[in-house]
Amino acid sequence: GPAPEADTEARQWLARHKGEFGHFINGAFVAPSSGKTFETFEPATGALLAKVALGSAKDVDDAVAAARKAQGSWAKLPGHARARHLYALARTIQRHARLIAVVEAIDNGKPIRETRDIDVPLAARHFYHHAGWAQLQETEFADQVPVGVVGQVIPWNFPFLMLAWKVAPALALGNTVILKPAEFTPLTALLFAELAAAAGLPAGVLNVVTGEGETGALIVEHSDIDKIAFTGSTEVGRLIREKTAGTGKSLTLELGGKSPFIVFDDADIDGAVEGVVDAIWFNQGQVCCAGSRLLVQEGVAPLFYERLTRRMQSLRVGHPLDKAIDMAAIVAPVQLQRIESLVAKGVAEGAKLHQPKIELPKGGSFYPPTLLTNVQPTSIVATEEIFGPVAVSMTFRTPEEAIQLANHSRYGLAASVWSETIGLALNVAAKLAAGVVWVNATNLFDAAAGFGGKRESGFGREGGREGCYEYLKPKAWAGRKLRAAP
Ligand code: TXE
Repeated sequence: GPAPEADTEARQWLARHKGEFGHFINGAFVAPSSGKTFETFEPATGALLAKVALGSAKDVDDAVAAARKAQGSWAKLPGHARARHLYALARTIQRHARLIAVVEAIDNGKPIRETRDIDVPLAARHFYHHAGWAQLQETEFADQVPVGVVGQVIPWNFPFLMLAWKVAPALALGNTVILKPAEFTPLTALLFAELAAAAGLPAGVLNVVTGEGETGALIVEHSDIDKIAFTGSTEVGRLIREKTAGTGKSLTLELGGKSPFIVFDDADIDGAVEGVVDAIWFNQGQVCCAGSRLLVQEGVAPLFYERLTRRMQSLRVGHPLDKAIDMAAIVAPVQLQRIESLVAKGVAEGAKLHQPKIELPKGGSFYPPTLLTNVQPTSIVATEEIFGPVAVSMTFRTPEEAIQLANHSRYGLAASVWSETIGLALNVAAKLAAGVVWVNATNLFDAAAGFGGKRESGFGREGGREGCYEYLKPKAWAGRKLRAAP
């Protein structure tokens, strides 16, 4: 079980706030204007973690006003001065890495090993990377100006990492932010806002307004916001695109996926099996680019499924703070029910269910690692994003058939190809409809590489130079008969 002392600092932080959080606006916590709150729970136990402010129109107005007021002077800072702030944010993440990792694990339900080794270090890396772009702004983006005030709405699957992906480039390039974390996981955003202020970030540059979908909609529809950046479901993304269509707002959307994971006969089988573990059981499969459609070439399929089901048997599902486990809790009961109902539909449609005989912890939202084989390409489980630890598998004969199956999707976020014949792997990779393709690898992220999708997975990129352009607007300058200033 979890070491009881492991989360002392996190519990102290919650206690310091008396288990109740306001919004973070203009450099300080403020109570919700309506007095209304919502509750965030610990997915692993169902216990109440904290009460959090429910953002009203007035709260969003206040946050936008603070961001607007701060934006002029923030954008006027020379790039190197903004870079200094981003370096300070990166360092503050590293200094408080353990606290952030624990709060994230208990609020989201994901394993501490993941928050400690992946979410938090990658978030710090994102701030370091974008500090570099801030520093180069005048030379690299001379004909560009900041977009202005940005509304960012993020999901619950990587609450802290998605914050970093959104906040780091926005701030680096002279924008100010109103961030709304997801209602299941508001805590690390509030913690970060507090840490950022303590690290000297000027008031109003980063505002966190908490709430449910309605608060997100208020941000999306606010008339003094210049850009919306959203990561979440395709349904809500579609709604946001409609809502912003008649306005001058810029928009980037990072939405769902149903990414193919293609295993050829000549793949390194053990490597590919570990790849599947990472592709679909990492973060309980609640990953937008999860390799959720497992396509296996017929020749290797029996051996591959045998090794994979054996590997599933050794996965351990447990409490998020237990460092010895591989998988922890699903974010909320409603998501658990969604997974259960989709798997039941898959079985009803004729898929074969493989689940290891392992014991799940009691009391929280847990689901075992799951594999569905004999899946029809047009069935619900093969086309809908399950967003849980469920790999659905089909077999194929030829590379052409693999490409056809892989591209048979309304999504196009990521893809993974496994073959020891590099020519085959690269040829197939080139033909896949996806924003990112991994070869003999999966779920690799780098702050310097633009991440994003095509088709219904959205548009826009996060990370690298491409990601910077999402927070800038070109501006042409021209003049005639210019005289020197007197
Ligand atoms: O997402 P929502 P949900 C997928 C995944 C999952 C499903 C449902 O398949 O099972 O979506 O998850 C805010 N205007 N993904 O319902 O609702 C909301 O408060 C503005 C994939 O939790 O899209 C939260 O902050 N904002 C995905 C954020 O949108 C609104 C990650 C995301 O919540 C809003 C999450 C509105 N009308 C879910 N309604 C990925 N691509 O990684 C809600 N929100």
